Amino acid sequence: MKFVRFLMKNAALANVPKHIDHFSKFSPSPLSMKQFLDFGSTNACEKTSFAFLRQELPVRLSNIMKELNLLPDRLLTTPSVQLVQRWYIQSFMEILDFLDKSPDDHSVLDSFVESLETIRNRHNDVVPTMAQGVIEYKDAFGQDPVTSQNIQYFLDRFYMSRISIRMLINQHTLIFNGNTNPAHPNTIGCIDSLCDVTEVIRDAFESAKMLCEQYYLGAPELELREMNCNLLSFPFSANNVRDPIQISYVPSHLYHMLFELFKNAMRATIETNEFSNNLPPIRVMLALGGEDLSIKVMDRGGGVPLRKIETLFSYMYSTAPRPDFGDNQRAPLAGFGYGLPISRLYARYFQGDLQLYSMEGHGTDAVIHMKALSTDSVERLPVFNKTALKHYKVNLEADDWCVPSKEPLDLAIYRVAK
Ligand code: W6P
Repeated sequence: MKFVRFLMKNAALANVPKHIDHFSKFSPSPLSMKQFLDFGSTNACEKTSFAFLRQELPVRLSNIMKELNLLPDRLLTTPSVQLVQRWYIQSFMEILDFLDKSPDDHSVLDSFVESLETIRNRHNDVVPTMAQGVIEYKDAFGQDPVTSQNIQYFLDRFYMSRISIRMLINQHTLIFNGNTNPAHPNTIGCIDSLCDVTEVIRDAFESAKMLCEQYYLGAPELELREMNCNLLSFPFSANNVRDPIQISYVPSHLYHMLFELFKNAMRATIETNEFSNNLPPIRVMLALGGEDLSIKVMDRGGGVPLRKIETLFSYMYSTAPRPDFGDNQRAPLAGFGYGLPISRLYARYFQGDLQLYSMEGHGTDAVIHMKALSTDSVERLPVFNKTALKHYKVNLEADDWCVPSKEPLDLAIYRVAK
């Protein structure tokens, strides 16, 4: 019996490349915030969601599995990346199992929810495991700008794909797992149709502040200003209470981004004002326009030279083996791991962005831009095609910008003979 199962499992595995080829020929279908909300409102239909996901999840998985396969062999064959690849194959096969099942059978729908939960848990540690793969690669082969650029291209797409797949899984499992009392009446799955941005800012600030106080025995204060251009003539409602700035968004994504920015801003503020007895506050400006909602987090933490800004978002340069924090040592507030690049992906996921403007010698402004309208908030998804393929081909041609020479130019060779 064991042997039969072994044979069956290998037969299924042998067919995986064929199925990946098939599903990767489809482009992922980006959903808008409105479509996400519709899946969870009164006309919510578990059958429709099931039928959509059993096609869309294999499409998104196979599109990114194709790219995973194009990584340089020396990275692809590290034990960590191999492990991640096996997780993807396993999950891909588990979803394909539902292709020949009937959406009218309640037990099928229930086991689909269960399978999605299993898959989500299987992939919980993808980010640290891929980071381990990058460390293994760096230890063996060192780091160079070309590899760093290729890893950047791949991981940005890979993690964006992962964010989107987890979003689909979370929405389906939260809406259809049988518990029909969301924490908040405006929440549908993990989306809050009236996400109070100010509230998330204050929450994220308080959490970062607690960590900061534990680590540094002090923390800067928050100074928050808001501007709602949609109410310029009546910025206050009748009872003189400021109208909350609300959009349809995933509060956990926004919290993740702000928490990361606040930790960085606090660390910089404290470390550059170590010997001053009053810390400059972290100022936040929140502005809602007709198209964008933007949040600027300003610190006076001494800034970062322009040359180093890109490395703050680099997977390769920001991957260092996590130091072993002893009993008397605490993990530092910020600076280890993939906090900033992943935060930027969360912002870009719904067509926003996260940018840093720094003035070395003064401080840093970090800006999160989001779409104010739910009709503009559409998933931004990678697609595997010829253009993507080109990025993985080694480019042996010379760069089209000169490499500055370290040696001073010897003008003597140009001197005309007299
Ligand atoms: C810094 C470096 C940084 C990164 C992200 C956000 C704020 C800051 N401040 O000095």
